[in-house]
Amino acid sequence: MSDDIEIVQPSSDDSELTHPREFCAEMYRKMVTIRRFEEAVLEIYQQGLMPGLAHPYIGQEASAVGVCTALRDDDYITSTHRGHGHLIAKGGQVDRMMAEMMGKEAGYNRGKGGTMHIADMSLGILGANGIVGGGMGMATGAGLSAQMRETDQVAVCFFGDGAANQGSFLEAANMASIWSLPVIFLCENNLYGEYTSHRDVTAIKEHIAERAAGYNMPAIVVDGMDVVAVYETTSRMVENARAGNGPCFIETKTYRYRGHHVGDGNPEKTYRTQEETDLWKTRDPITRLARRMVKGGMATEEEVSEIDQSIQSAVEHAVEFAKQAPFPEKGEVTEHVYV
Ligand SMILES: Cc1ncc(C[n+]2csc(CCOP(=O)(O)OP(=O)(O)O)c2C)c(N)n1
Ligand SMILES: [Mg+2]
Repeated sequence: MSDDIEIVQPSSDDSELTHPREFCAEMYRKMVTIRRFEEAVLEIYQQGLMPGLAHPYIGQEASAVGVCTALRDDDYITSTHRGHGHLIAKGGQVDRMMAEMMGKEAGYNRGKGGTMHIADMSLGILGANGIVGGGMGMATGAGLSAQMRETDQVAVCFFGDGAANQGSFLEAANMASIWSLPVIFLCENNLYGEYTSHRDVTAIKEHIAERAAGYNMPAIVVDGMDVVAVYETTSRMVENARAGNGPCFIETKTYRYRGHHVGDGNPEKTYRTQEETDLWKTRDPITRLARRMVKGGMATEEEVSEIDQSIQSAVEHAVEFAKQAPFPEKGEVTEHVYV
C-alpha cells in the first residue's frame, strides 16, 4: 500500500535555503507569532481571564505556516478545534483573536464564540470548528463552489489523525474525487487524538495517507516540523488543484508539545513518555528555520532576536488590547447567535 504514497525526503538542516530572505523571514515571523500567541493563551487561562478551554498548537507551527504560505488570500481553509495556528498563518489578527478569547466585543465573533468559532470570510477562513471532522464537508463545498464559479481558488481542509477516522472523511473525500474538486485534505498527524495514541484507534499503522488510495487521489507524506518542506509540497499540490486535476491528501508528521488542551497539564505522566516529547522538541520548526537562516547568511543572530522581540511586543500588545476592551452590551446577548 505504501508504494502509492510519495514520501518527501526531509531536508537536512545544513542544506541551503533557496527561497528569498524576506520570504523565509515572513514564515519565521508567522511561526513565532503562533507560538507566542499560544503561550499567552496559556497564561490568560491560568489567570482566569479566558472562559472555557483552548487547544494549543505549540510544536505544530510549520504545518499551518508552510501550508498557508502556499495559498492566496482568496483561497479557503477550514480549521479545527486546534485552530489558532491556521488562523494566524492565513492572516488572522492577533488582537481580535485575543479579544475573542476573553469574550470581548472587539473579538472576531463579538466575544460570543471563543476559540473554536473564529472565522474571517475576507481571508477565506471558513472557521475553526468544535466538531471533529466538521470541516471536511465545508471544504468540499467550498471547492465545489470554486469549480462552479469557474475561479481557480482552492480549499484546504485541515484535520487531525483522530478526525481521519470520522465518517465525514469518507463522504467528502469520495465526492471531491469523483467531481475533481480543488480540495487539499491536510491531515496533521500529531500522534494523538485527545489522550489516545492514533495507533490504538487507527487500522493503518504507518501513514494515514494510505487512506487516499481508496479515493483515487495522490497522497504525500511530509515532515511537518520542516516549514520549507511543507511549503514546497503544498505549493506543488495547490498548483495541481488549480489546474483542475482534483483533490489530494497531504499528511504532515507533527507533534503538539503541550497537552490536548490548556487544562491537560501533564501528558508525560499519563498517556505519552517524556522521551517522546523530548525527541520531537529536538526537531523544533522555529529553531530549525532560524538556524538555517543564520547559517545561510540570511540573517544574523541579532536580527533573529530582533524579530523575536518585535513579535513578543505585538502579542503583549494584543493581550493588553483585549484586557482593556469592553464586553458586549447585555442587551445584545441574543443577537448574532442562533436562539
Ligand atoms: C464529533 C466529535 N467527536 C468528539 C469530539 C471530542 N474531541 C475533541 S478533540 C478530539 C480529538 C481529535 O483528535 P485529532 O483529530 O487527532 O486532533 P488533535 O486534537 O490531535 O489536534 C475529540 C475526540 C468532538 N469535539 N467532536
Ligand atoms: Mg491528533
